Amino acid sequence: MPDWMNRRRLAVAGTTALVVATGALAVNATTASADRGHARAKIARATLHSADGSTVGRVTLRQTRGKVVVKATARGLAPGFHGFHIHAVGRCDANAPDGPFTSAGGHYTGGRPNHGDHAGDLPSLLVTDNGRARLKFVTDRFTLRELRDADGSAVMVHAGRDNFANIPDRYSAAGQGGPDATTLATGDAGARAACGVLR
Ligand SMILES: [Cu+2]
Repeated sequence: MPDWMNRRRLAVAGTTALVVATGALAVNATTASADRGHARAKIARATLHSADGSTVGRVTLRQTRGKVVVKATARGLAPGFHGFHIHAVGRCDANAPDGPFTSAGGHYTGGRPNHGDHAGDLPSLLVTDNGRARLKFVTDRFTLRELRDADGSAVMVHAGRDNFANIPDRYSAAGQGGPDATTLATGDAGARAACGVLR
């Protein structure tokens, strides 16, 4: 074999080895980032801040098969029941023009029109006399993937109680029985006391 042919074969073999090595690195890197992405996909967290900026709680959402397990802890809140929801936008601006945390938009509805049925309606947070709350429950009304839409989502604690639009017909408003439009949108849970962007 002429010398030039040998050199060429070596060069080709060297190139192949380099390609294989680079390929292996690329595969490893892809696997590692996929693992991180997978872990991130299964857990979402929110830190709850009150309008004065202090941290008042934490919420963890863990995706399991067909369900999401939600855990919440809070402190420094007024004792009693508080409306607790996922809101449609992942923005918790305490100085929003329409009032603290109105930047988070309305409830995350998941396409269900009325409060009580909204995908983001959650069991109420019961704050004990020492200002603390702990809550754990399961919901099958959304997936973390759905909450991670283009504008994100936020967890909201309201100042007041949620009536879940459970307004019997005997309570008539403007001659019309049952819940009005505001109740059907909000549950009448009042001002927004604490907010956390889901991450
Ligand atoms: Cu709300």
